[in-house]
Amino acid sequence: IDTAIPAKCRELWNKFGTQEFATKEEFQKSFINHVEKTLARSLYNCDVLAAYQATSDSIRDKLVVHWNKTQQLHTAKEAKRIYYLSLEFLMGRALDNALINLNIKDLTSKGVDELGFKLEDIIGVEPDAGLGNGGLGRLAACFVDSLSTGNYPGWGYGLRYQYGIFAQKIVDGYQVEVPDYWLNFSNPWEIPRFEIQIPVDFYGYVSTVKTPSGGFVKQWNGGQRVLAVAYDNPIPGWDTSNVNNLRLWSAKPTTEFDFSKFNSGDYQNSVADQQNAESITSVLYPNDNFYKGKELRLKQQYFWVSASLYDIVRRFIKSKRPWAEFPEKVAIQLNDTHPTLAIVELQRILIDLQNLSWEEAWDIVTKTIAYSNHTVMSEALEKWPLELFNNLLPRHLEIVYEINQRFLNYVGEKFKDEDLLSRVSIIEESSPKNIRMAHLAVIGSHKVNGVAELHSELIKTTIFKDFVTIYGSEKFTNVTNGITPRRWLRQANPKLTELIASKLGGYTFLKDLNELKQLEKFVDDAEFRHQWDEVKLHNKKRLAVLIKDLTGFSVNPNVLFDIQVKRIHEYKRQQLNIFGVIWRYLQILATPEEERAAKWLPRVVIIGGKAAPGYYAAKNIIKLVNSVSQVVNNDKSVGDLLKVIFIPDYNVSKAEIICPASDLSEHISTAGTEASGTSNMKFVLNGGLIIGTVDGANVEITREIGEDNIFLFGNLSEEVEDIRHEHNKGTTHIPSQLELVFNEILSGTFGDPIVFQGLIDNVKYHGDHYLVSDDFESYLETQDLVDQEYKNKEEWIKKSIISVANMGFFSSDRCIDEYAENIWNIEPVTDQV
Ligand code: NBG
Repeated sequence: IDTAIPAKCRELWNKFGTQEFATKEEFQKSFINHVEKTLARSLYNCDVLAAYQATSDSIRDKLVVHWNKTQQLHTAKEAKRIYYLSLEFLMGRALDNALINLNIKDLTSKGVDELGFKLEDIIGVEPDAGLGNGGLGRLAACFVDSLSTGNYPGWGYGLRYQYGIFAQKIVDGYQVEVPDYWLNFSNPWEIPRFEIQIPVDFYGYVSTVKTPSGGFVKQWNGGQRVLAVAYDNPIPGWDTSNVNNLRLWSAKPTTEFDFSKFNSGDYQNSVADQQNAESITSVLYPNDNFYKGKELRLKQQYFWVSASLYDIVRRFIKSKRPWAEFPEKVAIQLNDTHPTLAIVELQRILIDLQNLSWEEAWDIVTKTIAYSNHTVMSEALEKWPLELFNNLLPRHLEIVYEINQRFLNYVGEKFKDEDLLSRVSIIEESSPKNIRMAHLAVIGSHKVNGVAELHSELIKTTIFKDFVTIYGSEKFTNVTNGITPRRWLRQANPKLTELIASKLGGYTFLKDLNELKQLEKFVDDAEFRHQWDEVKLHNKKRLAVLIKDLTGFSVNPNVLFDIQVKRIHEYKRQQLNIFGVIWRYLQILATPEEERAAKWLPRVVIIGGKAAPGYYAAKNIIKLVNSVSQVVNNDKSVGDLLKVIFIPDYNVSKAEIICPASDLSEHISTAGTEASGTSNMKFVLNGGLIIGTVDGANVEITREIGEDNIFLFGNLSEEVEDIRHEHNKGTTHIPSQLELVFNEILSGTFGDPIVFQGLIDNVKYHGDHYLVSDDFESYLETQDLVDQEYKNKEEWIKKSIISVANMGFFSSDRCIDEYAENIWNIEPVTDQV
């Protein structure tokens, strides 16, 4: 259907076409207009929530104008688009980010001030869009920011969960999960597209039907149909009018009539079925780096993939190009294996619905799709039970079988190795049988990338070793992760941004982050170092206020802040951190009181993060941190020498306060387990130093900033396997310091030891999989070194400046350029829009 306005009416349209506000007064006019008309409130009834909504509505209006122009331009240019499929987009708050990217923060601030509000308060009422678990989801959020900023035609596709990642409450030291109904007050940042409703089928059966030309095609007759409704979220870029789209799908019942149920008078069940449809997008699965084979999760995956591909294919069909040109106009990136069904669904669309041959279709699929791997840990790899898959997606299973058959034929002919065949097969011949999604993703993609150099090397020697034999190593590549400097420097740390801008003569470093290099020139300037230190102190005070607010504890902002915030996971080793804290506490107590101040450098140790609701070991780590916190912080004899804080409900907006406030942050995963890490980049970019293992992106951070500016410790990834082997033979050596810590815990100092028995037993008796015992001494020694170096404040500040100066590489703009060039083959569209 042609939805364009007839040519003769367009002049009128253009005459009245939307104007965007440009001045403070125009903003104010728009604000009041929204208060009175959109919100139906008034001068006498406008609280800060209304002010937030009216401000956001006004900014949104502006974004929508740019959004429309951008989309028209990209369509007119027939630009190749990248579609980034991610089940998680951990966006955080939108308002502050939009104000910064549109460069209207000052104008807006003055505007609301005159209307009786503080911009800070307005920004503060926005709930986080917590549609992700951790690094993977936040990476996707940084990527869409960089796509827009780099003027790339790129869309994100995801799900519009009604409940984002749960809010974490701490009750009696334990994590309690509270549902995050974030859409409570409606969401000004989304545009519902009720005109875009895409049918998605599940279940049913497969039949063979004759085509008019006398051939046969397979036809899937779905048993349940739901609708996918599009919600568009405009993504502004920085210093550009390019606004890309993040399209999130929401599930709705169909209005189609189920005659069988109606005829049997089963009205109640017919309504219940309808309600079930909405449950598909109701909740984000709260597991990070952990696979749990729930049918509803597979339903989410197919629902999202199917709606997104329908949309992408429809857009291509409109261009009336031949199918062979599809990969010239479309690139699809799979963020982890979650969207791997896209490979199967695109193949299905092309062979069953568009009647292409298998070979033609498969060529298109593999040229279009690429896959990013984000973990080598086996517990995180998706393997769907074959029966469950068959029941939900019977036609897709047939296609998976055929993909596998053709692949195995090829491998069989080339290598004549039966073991190899069973190792690489998409079907795991276990009982019950499983579908290995990572294998399918590798087979159906033209490129597979890891997310940091070490990780990209590891995938080639571990989980995808056989695929390197089969395809050669050219199929495998690396794109080291990055973070957006707009949110993680400009927005999170306005003071540091200003200081840097004052030295660099402007703000272009926010786009060309390598410009930070010039800061090295100022490292010997004592006045500059002083200013640098003042900024850090300011940010630590800001965090101290938040800590007081959240925990009731007062911390001294003048002492070393040592921070570890991230998901709580055994492989990330918060247990190593807290065992180290207990050791420090015991050592302080063992020092005669009058000698303590001279001997011990005061520290605030801050830990925060959520544990998956069913992950008991992680939850016990949280409990231990809170118990230690209670004991240490209430020990008058220790005072400021040691404070231990657990920050509840760590999320993106808290990270914006936390990351700029570290002197030291901890990235201490067992070597070879953390694919990249991105909070390491956030902390260093904000002038904090790192204590870390030789893991993930820590390796490249070291290379960029220099090994004198980072505190590395622990065993290397190539040693890990042998050490685990020794442990499993029953030889785990517990160093005396750790034994002391365990005994203290078991003595009841931190409450009923039964709660912590498992954490200790894992190390002592269950193979110490994460090498806590092996790395403990080296960790303590390195922490001592940190104390020594922190005493030399001027040297410490120099390290901080040099580190920041060399962080240019870790901009997500650089990642997106690399993906664009090496994987997607797309170009920026730079015309004025
Ligand atoms: C995570 C890794 C992190 C990495 C992010 C983003 C998963 C499966 N992986 O190390 O654990 O930084 O992905 O790449 O969530």
